[in-house]
Amino acid sequence: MTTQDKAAVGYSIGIAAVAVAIAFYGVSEPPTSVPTVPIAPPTATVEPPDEPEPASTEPSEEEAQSVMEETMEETMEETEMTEETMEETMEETMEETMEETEMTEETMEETMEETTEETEMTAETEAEEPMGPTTWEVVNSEGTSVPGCEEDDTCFMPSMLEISVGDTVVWLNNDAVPHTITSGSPSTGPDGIFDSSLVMSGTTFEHTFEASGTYDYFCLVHPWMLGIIQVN
Ligand SMILES: [Cu+2]
Repeated sequence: MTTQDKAAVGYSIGIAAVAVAIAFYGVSEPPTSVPTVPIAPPTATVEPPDEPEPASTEPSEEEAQSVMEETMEETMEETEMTEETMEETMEETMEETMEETEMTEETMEETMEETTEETEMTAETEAEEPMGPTTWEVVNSEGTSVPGCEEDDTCFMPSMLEISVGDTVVWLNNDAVPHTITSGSPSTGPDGIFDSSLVMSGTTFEHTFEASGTYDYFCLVHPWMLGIIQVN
């Protein structure tokens, strides 16, 4: 029995092996061509979908990002434009303010200069007054030895002179004949304040006035010759 059983088992195994072999070849042969095709496409179709999906997702993100970036850029540009405009406006305002300030400074400088000039003028004017005693000149006109100069008040030139206390008056005899410079008047006579006595042609007589007042004078030789010194 044991041998038969072994033979049976071996036979059955052989059949099984054949069956398996048949089954294998029978299945493997046809499927080999089928699976090869399907597998490739699926792999190709699966991969593309994977790529497109993320690709489609990524683009959207990229688009969103690009849109964001564009928006940001536009916003930045607008902001920059605004900043530039503000800077320009600020600069223009600053420049205008600076110009106005400069104008004001120039005006102030001009005013200062004018004021300084005026002050200097005033100082000079004031400086002239307190310069101390001044010497004035009065001329005996030619031809005064003959009446006529009294008609237009030209016997002494000038016939009326205003001076300050302490000033000196110098009379120059520019005539051909001697004359006198005598304080007083022809009607009342000499008052004794000053008297030159005869002043020869081409010579002078001077008197310093130490007190204020009105001093009339005349020529003793030619009583029509009149003059006044007003001392302030
Ligand atoms: Cu005279």
